[in-house]
Amino acid sequence: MQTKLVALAATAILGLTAVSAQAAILDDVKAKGYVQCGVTGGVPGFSAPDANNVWTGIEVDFCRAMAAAIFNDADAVRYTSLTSQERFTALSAGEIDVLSRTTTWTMSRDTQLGISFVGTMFYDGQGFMVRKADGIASALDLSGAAICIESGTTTELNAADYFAANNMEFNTVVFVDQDEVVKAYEDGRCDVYTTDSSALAAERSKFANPDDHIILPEIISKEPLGPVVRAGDTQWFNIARWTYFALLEAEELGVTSANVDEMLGSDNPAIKRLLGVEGDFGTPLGVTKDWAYQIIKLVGNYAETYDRNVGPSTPIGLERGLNALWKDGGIQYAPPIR
Ligand SMILES: N[C@@H](CCC(=O)N[C@@H](CS)C(=O)NCC(=O)O)C(=O)O
Repeated sequence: MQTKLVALAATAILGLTAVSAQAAILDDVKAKGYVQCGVTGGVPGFSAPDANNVWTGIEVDFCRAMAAAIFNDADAVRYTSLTSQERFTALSAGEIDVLSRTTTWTMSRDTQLGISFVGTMFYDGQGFMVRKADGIASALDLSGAAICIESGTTTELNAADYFAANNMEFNTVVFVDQDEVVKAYEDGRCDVYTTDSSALAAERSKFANPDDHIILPEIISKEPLGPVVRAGDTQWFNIARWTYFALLEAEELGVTSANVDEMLGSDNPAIKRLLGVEGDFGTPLGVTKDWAYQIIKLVGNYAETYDRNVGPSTPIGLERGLNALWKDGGIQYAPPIR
């Protein structure tokens, strides 16, 4: 009897696992008609609402690109603003379909939280901002300084490692909310603000006097920031991953939102495959043959989203650096579509 019960229980558990592994996020997304995208509370250039509550940013564009691939409509996205601490629970609980929010790909997150990192939309690293007037030139001069940090982040862990490794006194002021972190720094409650260096640049662009603050030269960590999905749904994972690759491949092949229609007539076989003119790579993915055409037409390629959101001509002003394509000296690289 007991063996039978154990067997029944095991079947039930296995059954549940099988069901959850098959739970098709794509079907659910198609049925509701939009992608629920987890974003920040507002980091300019990455994900931030404008005055009309329209979300923009490179992370927002990723969700828009997924919606373009699925619905031929980049606006079929709804946004959930999440703190660092809330983000992974919101994803695993199914409150969002994809997390696209300044999130660093780490091993423990990728293997212990029931979530899967899709790729690296933005290669970043952690930096420190200080007031120019304080005359600090190096992060190695920060022993004992009051450091403002957001909780539930790799930021906290990296800073602790860095201060310990350099025998420096570690003195943090920790907040759950980014606005509180920035306010505390602006109000002079902290001497230092530390986070991903891209976000430092983004936050500085919002300050009344950006030039009163400097970002120190030391970058103390690797912060590969990228979208994340729930683990166990290969189809959804693949749609997210190939959306990212399509953005890169389009840049590599010189296909832009402006020339994509003209490119439909290109003789280049790689462009024909990307745009669904030759072969069908979309249907096996669960979307349509012209999925990448839709992404490029409605959102643009990777360079377009980078340049309009965080590039040198924006207030964030970030050079491509590591985020250039591999052929231009960076490390952004998409496997071939064939
Ligand atoms: N990349 C780090 C830090 C992520 C993070 O939360 N960064 C802050 C820096 S600005 C942020 O995005 N805050 C936005 C918010 O809390 O709304 C991580 O994944 O832990």
